[in-house]
Amino acid sequence: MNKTSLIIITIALAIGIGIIFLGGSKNDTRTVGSAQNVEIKDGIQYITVNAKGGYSPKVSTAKAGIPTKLIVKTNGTYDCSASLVIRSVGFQKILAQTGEEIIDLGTPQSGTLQGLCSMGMYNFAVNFN
Ligand SMILES: [Cu+2]
Repeated sequence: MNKTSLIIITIALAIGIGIIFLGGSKNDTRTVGSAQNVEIKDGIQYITVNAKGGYSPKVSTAKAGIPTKLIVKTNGTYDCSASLVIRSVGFQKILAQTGEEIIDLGTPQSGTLQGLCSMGMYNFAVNFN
């Protein structure tokens, strides 16, 4: 076994352990409904999604046809949910470990927007109706 593969295995193990720690406890308290994380202010719709050990809420419901911004909040997020990809708007970024990322979604048509971590393990969806 060469040095590179040892390093890769070590990193993979560290990430795995981190996910178990950060992801495990939060799953139970995750909100299923999403009325509280969507608000319209001055004609702009804001959808808030928390990123830490996955995304919550996992499914949000919002209105189509309104200028919309997605706010992704991190708070001591050391797992890969900070590495966010939203393909439909061409967004891909490693977010700050703690902070707020505001992503302009334009004026969404009805349909579903998908967010993913870059490894594809965590996801969330916003249904626009
Ligand atoms: Cu991931």
